[in-house]
Amino acid sequence: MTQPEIFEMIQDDQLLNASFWVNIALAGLVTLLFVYMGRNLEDSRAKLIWVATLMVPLVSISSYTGLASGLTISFLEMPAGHALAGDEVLTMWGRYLTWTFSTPMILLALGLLAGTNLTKLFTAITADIAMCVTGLAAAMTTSSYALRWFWYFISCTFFLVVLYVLLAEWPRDAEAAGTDEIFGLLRNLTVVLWLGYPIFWALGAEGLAVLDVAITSWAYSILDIGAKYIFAYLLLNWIATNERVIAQQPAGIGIGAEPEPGTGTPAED
Ligand code: RET
Repeated sequence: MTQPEIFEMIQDDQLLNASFWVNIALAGLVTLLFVYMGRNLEDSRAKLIWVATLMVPLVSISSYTGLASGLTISFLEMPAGHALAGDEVLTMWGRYLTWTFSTPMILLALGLLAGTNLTKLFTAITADIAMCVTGLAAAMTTSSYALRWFWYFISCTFFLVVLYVLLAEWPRDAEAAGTDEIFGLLRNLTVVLWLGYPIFWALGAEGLAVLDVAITSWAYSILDIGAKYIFAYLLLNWIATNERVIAQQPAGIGIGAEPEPGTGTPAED
């Protein structure tokens, strides 16, 4: 199918088309709101959290524009063994590609909020990028049904690393940084909503094909609204009124080595 044909097909499927445009409109509105919410921030770490958070709806606009225009959608013939074997299935591969850019921003903002170190931040973000890229591979593999699920399994393994950092490492850091309450809320929101993505992948046309394409697209779009816009709103709202707590964290993000007592640079205050 050519791009104009895919575009026409999307236009004819009102439900699918709406799942894209609702997100483009929302992302535009929240971008303006977030610029306004962060206008008075002064601390550089708080500003970095703000910029990372702002990038989320901006990436989203690009992502959904790619889908709505048909640029990042392809029809792929499913291999033998798939419920729709031999059929051309609409694959929104642009979603997995753009998650590679949006989800690291979410983790960067959360990690900075928790006052974590560079090692843990690097671990969470690289595992997250690997999760998205291998998820893209799962969706794009047409040679073998088993290999589609093998990619899915690899992606889930990277996801487990992200979950480990979110659930076991950062809560401790956040407690030390005095941000544990807001961190806990955003962590729970993130973990619950992010778990929805692999579930809908498995149930959607690309996996077991229990749900049709428009329903799966809406499921992702709704998860996106919570995991991105509601998440970002709660975070920025907190930062705007608690900038002091962030500003009090030690400057910079170290690699995590605790100095021996009596060594290292004396505290400034
Ligand atoms: C895939 C399929 C393969 C297995 C796993 C997945 C996880 C995806 C996740 C996506 C989160 C996306 C967000 C986007 C916001 O812009 C790729 C669906 C584990 C967790 C939060």
